[in-house]
Amino acid sequence: QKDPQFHDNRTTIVHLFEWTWPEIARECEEFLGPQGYGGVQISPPNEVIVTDNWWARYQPVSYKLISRSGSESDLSDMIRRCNQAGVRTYVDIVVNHMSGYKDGDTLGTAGSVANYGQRSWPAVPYGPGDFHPTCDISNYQDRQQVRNCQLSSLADLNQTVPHVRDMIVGYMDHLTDLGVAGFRIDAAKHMWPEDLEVIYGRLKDLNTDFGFPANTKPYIYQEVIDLGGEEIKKSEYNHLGAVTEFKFSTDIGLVFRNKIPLKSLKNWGPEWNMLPSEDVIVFVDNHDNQRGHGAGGADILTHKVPSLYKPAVAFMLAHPYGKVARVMSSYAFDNSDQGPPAHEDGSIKAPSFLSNQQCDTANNGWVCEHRWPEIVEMVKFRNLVNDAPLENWWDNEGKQVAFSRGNKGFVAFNLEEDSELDVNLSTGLAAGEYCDVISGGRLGNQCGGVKVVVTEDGSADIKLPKGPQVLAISSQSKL
Ligand code: AAO
Repeated sequence: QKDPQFHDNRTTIVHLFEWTWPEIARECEEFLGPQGYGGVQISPPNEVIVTDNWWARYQPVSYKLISRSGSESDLSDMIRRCNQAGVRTYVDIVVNHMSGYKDGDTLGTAGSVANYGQRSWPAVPYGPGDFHPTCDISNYQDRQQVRNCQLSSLADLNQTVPHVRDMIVGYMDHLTDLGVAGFRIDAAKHMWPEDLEVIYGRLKDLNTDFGFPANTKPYIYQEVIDLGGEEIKKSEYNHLGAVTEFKFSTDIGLVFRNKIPLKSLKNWGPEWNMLPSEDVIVFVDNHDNQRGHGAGGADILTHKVPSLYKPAVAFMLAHPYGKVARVMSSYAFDNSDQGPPAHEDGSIKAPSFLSNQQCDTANNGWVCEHRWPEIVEMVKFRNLVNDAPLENWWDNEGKQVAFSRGNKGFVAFNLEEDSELDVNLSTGLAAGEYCDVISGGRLGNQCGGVKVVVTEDGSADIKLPKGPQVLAISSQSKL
C-alpha cells in the first residue's frame, strides 16, 4: 500500500485544493497528463456541512458523493478522464470524525440533516453507539486523549466499532470502484493504528477496468504530524502505508529561509529524523500549514514568497529523498478561513488562463503553482532521473550546493545573496551543450536561457547570479 501505482515513470502528485471535478478533468487532459504529473489529490468528495470557508470540507455529514466540487457523476467522469490522461486520483478521506459541535440540526451539501447533540448522522447512518464518549483534545502528550477525544470539537468516531469499520470500508470501496488509485487518510494520528490496519486490510483491490494490475491494494498515505516532540510517533504508522513527512516541510522551509545553511542538505533524508524514503510523501507546504493551520508555523514556504518557494520546490523535485512528491496548488487568500474563488451564488469558479499558460490569478484568484514553469520543468526532471542515484555532491561550505542524478541530470542552487556562483563542477553528464530548464530550456536547436557546456571529463563551468537562484540541466535538455 505504499505504491502509488503511477503510469509510466511518473513521480509527482499535485493537490488541486478545492478545484471542481469538471475542472480537474479538463486539467488532467490539457495539462497534468501531457506535462508528466502522476496524480492528483482531490478535496474530500463526500457530503459536508454547508459554509463558504474551505474547512467545511473536513466536517462530514455523510458519505454521499455530493459536494461543492460536484456530483458523483462529475467525480466518476473526472476519475475516468484523468486515468485516460495518465493521471491517477487520490482522495482525501475524512473518517476520524463527523461534523463538529453545533446547536440543533446541521445541514449537509446533499441535503441530509445531522444532529451533533444527538450524535446522529442518519445519512450514513451513524448513531450514539458509533462515537467515543465526549471529551476534547488538549494534551498531545496523552495518546489515549489524542485518539479517543475530539479534534477541534469534531464528533469522534470509534473505529473499533464493527459498524463504523463497515461504513468506512464501504465508502472507500465505492471510490475504488470509480477508479481511484489511493487515499490520503486525514487525521490518521487521531485513530488507533490497530483499527486502521483492520480497515486497510479489508479494502478491495484497485479496479482493473482502469488499467491497474490485478490484486493491487490502493496507495495509502496517512496524515501524521510528528515533528519529534510528542507521544505519538509517525513510526507507529509507516508499516501500514506511507506517511506525510511534515519534518520535510518544516525543515526545508528553515533551510531555504537561510535559518539552516544550505550545505546541511548534504545528508538530507532519514538522518534528519525523517522516515525511510520508501515510506513517505514529501511536500514543501500543504493546505493547512500554508495558512497557519496544523504544524510548522511562520517558516513554512508558500506561493506568497515565490523567490524562495520555487528553489525549495526545485530542491524537493531534484533530490531522491521521498518516493512520492506532492506539489501544492492554491488559491490566493488574505485570511486563513477564506474559501476558494466563488461566484455570487457560492459555486466555485473555474480557473482561467493567460496566453503563457499561467492562471489568471489577478482576475479570478487561482494561483496554480503546478503550472509555474520552474515547477513543471522540475516535475519532468524528477520523472527523467527517477531512480538515478545522487552523485557529485558539491557545496561551498555555505549556501551554494550542486549535485547530479547519475548521468541523467544536474542541478545547482545559490542562496548567497551577496555572491554569484562561478565554479567548475563535475556534472555526471556526457560531453555536450545543455540548456538550463529553469531559465528558458531548449527551444529546437538553441537555448532559451543559459547554456552549459560539459567537457569530455564531465565537468562544466557553472554560473549563477546572486541568490536565490537555481540551474538544472538534463539529458533531455541537451542540444
Ligand atoms: C474548524 C474550526 C474549529 C472548530 C471546528 C469544528 O477551525 O475552531 O472547532 O471547525 O466546528 C480543518 C481546519 C480546522 C477546522 C477543521 C474542521 O484546519 O481549523 O476546524 O478542518 O472544519 C491537528 C491534527 C491534524 C489536522 C490539524 C489541522 O493532528 O490532523 O490539526 N489536520 C487535518 C486536516 C485539516 C482539518 C482536519 C485534520 C480535521 O489537514 O485541514 O482541519 O479534519 C500540534 C499537533 C498536530 C495538530 C496541531 C494543530 O502541532 O502536533 O497534530 O494538528 O497541533 O493544533 C508546533 C509543533 C506541532 C504542533 C504545532 C501547533 O509546530 O511542532 O507539533 O506547533 O501546536
